[in-house]
Formats: sequence, structure tokens, C-alpha cells
Amino acid sequence: MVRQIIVTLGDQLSPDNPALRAADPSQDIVFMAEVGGEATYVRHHPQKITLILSAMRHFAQELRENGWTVHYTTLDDPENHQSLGAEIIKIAAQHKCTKITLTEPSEWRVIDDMIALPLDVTLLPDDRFFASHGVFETWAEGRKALRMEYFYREMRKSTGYLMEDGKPTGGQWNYDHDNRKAAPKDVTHPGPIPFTPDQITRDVIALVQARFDTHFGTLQHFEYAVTRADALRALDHFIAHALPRFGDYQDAMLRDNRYLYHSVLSPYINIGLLSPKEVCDAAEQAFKDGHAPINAVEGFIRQILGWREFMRGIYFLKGSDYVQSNYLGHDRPLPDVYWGGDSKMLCMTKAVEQTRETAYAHHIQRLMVTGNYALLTGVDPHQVHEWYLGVYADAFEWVEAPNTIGMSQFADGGVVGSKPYVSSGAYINRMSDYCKSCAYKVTAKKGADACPFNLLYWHFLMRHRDRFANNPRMAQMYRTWDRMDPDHRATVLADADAYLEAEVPRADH
Ligand code: FAD
Ligand code: DLZ
Ligand code: SF4
Repeated sequence: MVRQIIVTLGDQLSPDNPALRAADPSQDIVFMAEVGGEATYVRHHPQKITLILSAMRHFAQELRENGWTVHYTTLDDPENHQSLGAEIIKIAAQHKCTKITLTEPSEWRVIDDMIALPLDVTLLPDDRFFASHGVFETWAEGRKALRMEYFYREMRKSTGYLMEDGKPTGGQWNYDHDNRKAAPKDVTHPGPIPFTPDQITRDVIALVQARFDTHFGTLQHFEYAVTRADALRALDHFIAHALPRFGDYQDAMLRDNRYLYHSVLSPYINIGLLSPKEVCDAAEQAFKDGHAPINAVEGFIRQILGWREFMRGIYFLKGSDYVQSNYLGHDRPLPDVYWGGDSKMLCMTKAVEQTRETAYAHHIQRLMVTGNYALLTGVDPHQVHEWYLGVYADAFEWVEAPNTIGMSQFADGGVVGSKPYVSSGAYINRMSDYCKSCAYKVTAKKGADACPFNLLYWHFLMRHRDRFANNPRMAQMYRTWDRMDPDHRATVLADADAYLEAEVPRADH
């Protein structure tokens, strides 16, 4: 007789996830299911689907080895209903057990589906984060603006990371001004460990190739870790080889180096193979051992303890409608370049190419290349959101949506950021080596060969002048524009209009 069914979702693969902790292997069974519905509600990248399904299979194997009874539905099971809810109902009926327990799903869509099940469902708070919903809500209450930096300081105080006698180590909360070095000539770090697929992963690759080969993304070189043991190796490798220079080159981009000093740990943290705490502990230890400098370690810990926790807090605070936000009223369709269509823009082509081949791009590529271009061209933010949610191995709505809708597209009207992240080509040129080999000229401000970012930047600022001219962080840009020669300004705006109509036409054109 089964006492309860412990549902374990594809991003809950932590041995200590709360539902497993609350269970008893002698009376309860674990239920896991590979379902087509989760791979297609947005068309996920084949490498992302492979990562999750292979990690699920390995996790189920480990649970069995540790004495659990696991009911596991594979994707190609002919009886598979291909939806989580329908599979749970089927298994509950088979075992004549109505009691279902799971760790709170990370996404509103799945929470709603689970609560709606005609069963006795218990959701346990997901304590694999530093801040509970309650901690974030209490911090946010009564504040006019929610700014990551202030939340982060509270998290530093409550966790004690990089704190000495109640003060931040080194005297500063934030060492970001040291973390904006231009791209280095030679990168000494070879990038993340390329893990060789084992038989389980090879089976999943074949399955995914057979079923999802129309999804954007290749599967030729699948190199992600799919077990906790390998994810721990990836963490050790990052700490040993990349962390010391992580800070310096955090914002840099190189056309022939996809990773620079980034960790590529987000997929593992987000599906539960690594805990954010053990990752931050390892980084702090590297500082204490004198292995990595403060700007690197503080910068890295801030991404996880600050940004990652802040984004989750915003997602749950703002509710399920947040992903529909469109403050700027942008309505152009996502252009083909995002799906690998031809483009003369080298930065876009390179960012999309590596996304297709690895399901990974680092933060500045997402924010200042693909995100910047979508924002400047006025693409419908929901389409942008669905693209990011589908194409990255680490993309789960709770973290992807505040980054895309909020930080990148300013579609939430300033909940996440105090101003839009927009830039002309000059920023990309300063931080990368893309422009040297681009068909466009980054120094040209107008005309057919002008870098599109240069035209679109001003077009964006003028389209939204009413909204941003009084923003203290943007007023200077409007003053610069107003000082320019009127004929020059008219040509820039006309060239931008022509570019938009040719490259990013509205759907009704
Ligand atoms: P590193 O640069 O090595 O950073 C270390 C860790 O910090 C990451 O592994 C991640 O866990 C955390 N982190 C860094 N920046 C952020 C951030 N802004 N928000 C939350 N966590 C952060 N991150 C996701 O995990 N999933 C997403 O779906 C996602 N979508 C994004 C969409 C857009 C438009 C943008 C601009 C950013 C998005 N990010 C997302 C944030 C960030 O780009 C990725 O976390 C990072 O690129 C992952 O690569 P990495 O592990 O090499 O990160
Ligand atoms: C993303 C994903 C995919 C592609 N497939 C599955 C799956 O087959 N089974 C599963 O349990 N989870 C999968 N996931 C992860 C879920 O979509 C994830 O749990 C939700 O996005 C967050 O609640
Ligand atoms: Fe990108 Fe413009 Fe540089 Fe070309 S010139 S790589 S389009 S920023």
C-alpha cells in the first residue's frame, strides 16, 4: 500500500529537495515523467530537452540505488499521456493513492496545473534558495522601488558571505567598477569541461533527435553534465581555472571564444544538480585561500546571491500576468535572425550561432546583443520572452522572465531596472572584437553601412522621449541628441525607419 506519491519534476533533481526529505522510502513512491508537453509548450532547444531528460534518468537511477521505489515514465512509453497532470492522475489511480506531495514548482503554469489536480496535493516550500517568498515579500513591502543592490546587501548580512564584523569584506559592497575590462587578447581558460555522453545520454539524444528535430538548435556536440557528480566537477573546474579572472572580463565578448571566464553553471543550479549555497561557499573559500581576488569573488557571489534570488523574488511577487507586460507597447515580430536567418550583423550572427550550437550565451551577449537589438527594434516582448525561454539550457520562467521582460526589454516599466539597457554599437565595439570583422561600420553614424545599433539607439530614445527624457540616468543622452545638427538627426531617424521597415517589418506589412 503506497502512502503518498512524491512527484519530482525535471528541475527538482536535488537529493535533498523538500518533498524527498518529507518522504519515507519504505512507504512512499517517487514519480517522475518525461512528457512531450513540457518540451513543446515553448519549443525548447534539443540540448535543453536532452539535459533535462538525461539528468532525470540519472537521478531516478541514483534514487533507486538509494532504496527508493521510482515510477518513471519515459517519453516513448506508448501509454504516456505526454502531460504531467494526466500522468500523475494515471499513476495515482494505478496505486489507488490520492495523496500527492511535491516541492513547489518553480513556474506559475505548473503550480496552477498541480493545484487543479483532482487529488489531495501538498506543495512544500522550495527551500533550495537563500530567500523564501516571505523574506522577499517582507523586504519589498512599502518600498517605492525594488533595487537588486539593496536586496543583495540584506542577503550578504543575513548569510554572512564576504562579511567581517558586520561590514563588507574589503570595505565595499560592490566591486563592479573593476569588472568592465575590454576583451583580452588571449584567454587562458579553455572553457567548461566537455562531458562525453554515456549510454543513457546517447539514448536520450536519439529520442530527442527523432521527436524534436524541428526545434531550433543542434545536438551534434552535447557536452553538458547530467549527474551531480559531474556538475561538481564542473564547479571545481570553474573555481580552479576561471574564477580568478571572472570579474575582470565579466562583460567582455569574443567572436572565437564562447565562454571566456564564465562558469556555465546555471543549468546545473537551476535543475538542482548543484545548490546555490555550495557554489557560493566554494567561491568564498577560493577568496579566503587567496586563490581569487575580491572583485572576482564578490562579482560572482552577487550574481547568485543577488541577481538570481532577486529575480525569483520579483517573479513570485508580480504574479502570473508579469510575462504579459508590455510597457513600451512594442509589437514587431521577432525577426528571422533569431532563428539563424541571414544577417550582416556579426555580433547577432555569432550570438545566435552559439545559442544554436550550445544552448548557451553569456549574460552580456543576452543583454547587450540579442536583448538590446530586440528592444531597440521594438519587438513584442512576449515573443522575445518565448525565444529566451526556449533556446537556453538554463531557461526556466521564474528566472528567464524577470531577466527578459524586466531587465532586458523594460516591458515591466522599471520593476527590475531603473532604466532600459540600450546601447549604440560603441558599447559592443568596446567590449568585444566583433565589429572588426563586421560588414557594418561601427564608426558610421548614418547611411547604408552604419551599424544598425547606432541608428536604432537614437530612434528608440526618440520614440520613447516622453517616457525617458526626465529619467535622471538618461537625461544626458537627450541633451547630446538635442545638440546635434538638425539635418544629421533627421537623416539618422530616416535611416533607422528604413532599416526597420526592411529588416524588422510589422506583421501587417
Ligand atoms: P556566470 O556569468 O558564470 O554567472 C554565475 C551565476 O550567476 C550563473 O550561473 C547564474 O546562476 C547567476 N546569474 C548571473 N546573472 C544572473 C541573472 N541576471 N539572473 C539570475 N541569475 C544570474 N539566467 C538563467 O539562469 N536562466 C535564464 O533563463 C536566463 N535568461 C536570461 C535572459 C536574458 C534576456 C538575460 C539578459 C539574462 C538571462 N539570464 C538567465 C541571466 C544570465 O545571463 C545567466 O544566468 C548566465 O548567462 C548563465 O551563464 P553562466 O552560468 O556562465 O553565468
Ligand atoms: C523543461 C522540462 C522539459 C523539457 N521536460 C520535462 C519533463 O519531461 N518532465 C518534467 O518533469 N519536467 C520537464 N521540464 C521541466 C519542467 O518544465 C519544469 O519543472 C517547469 O518548467 C517548472 O515548474
Ligand atoms: Fe554588431 Fe554593429 Fe559591431 Fe556589426 S558593427 S558587430 S552590427 S555592433
